[in-house]
Amino acid sequence: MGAPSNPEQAVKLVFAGPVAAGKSTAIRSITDGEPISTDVPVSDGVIEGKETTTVALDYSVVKLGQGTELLVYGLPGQDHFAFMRPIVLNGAFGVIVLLDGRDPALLEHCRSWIQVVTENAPNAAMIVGITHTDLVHSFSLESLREVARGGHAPIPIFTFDARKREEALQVVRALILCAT
Ligand SMILES: Nc1nc2c(ncn2[C@@H]2O[C@H](COP(=O)(O)OP(=O)(O)OP(=O)(O)O)[C@@H](O)[C@H]2O)c(=O)[nH]1
Ligand SMILES: [Mg+2]
Repeated sequence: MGAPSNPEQAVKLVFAGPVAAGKSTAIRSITDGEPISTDVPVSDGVIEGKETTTVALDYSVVKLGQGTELLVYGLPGQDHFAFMRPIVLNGAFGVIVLLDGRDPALLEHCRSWIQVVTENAPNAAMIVGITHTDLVHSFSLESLREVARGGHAPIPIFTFDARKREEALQVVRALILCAT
């Protein structure tokens, strides 16, 4: 990771979504070297199964080839840090709303995060990425599709594993294709 070679031509992408969806993990997967991270240890039991949480943002420069350089940001999922949302989303070219496929509040989170993005980055292309589908027995996209259709242009939905570099890169490429 390093500074962008030409900041004016770099494309700003943001990973948004609730706690533990995999935003920091996805950014780590697509970054050569280490992203800038503001993760801190979580107090025992506060977020089940999770050791760290983002308190400000993740940041990384990712080179996709063919001269495409991405400035990639990750938001904190906790509502406590909601003040970071307009700051980080401002001027975004594209946003990936990440959701955990196991989350009982999946549809609610999908709806509310789409709204956060629409309010703070109205011109950004958006896609929804669903993680953790390896841990659910059956996963239906139907209800999600309805949420991702409601009141705005349809939003593409992908399932992927944020821990896997190639899968995470595919989602980023899909977003760029949607945006161009
Ligand atoms: N089994 C499985 N684990 C996953 C998948 N994607 C991400 N994870 C794990 O889920 C956890 C996600 O943690 P983070 O990346 O810190 O989540 P975050 O969205 O940045 O959360 P906050 O910063 O707290 O908002 C990590 O332990 C990942 O290894 C997946 O598709 N399957
Ligand atoms: Mg994080």
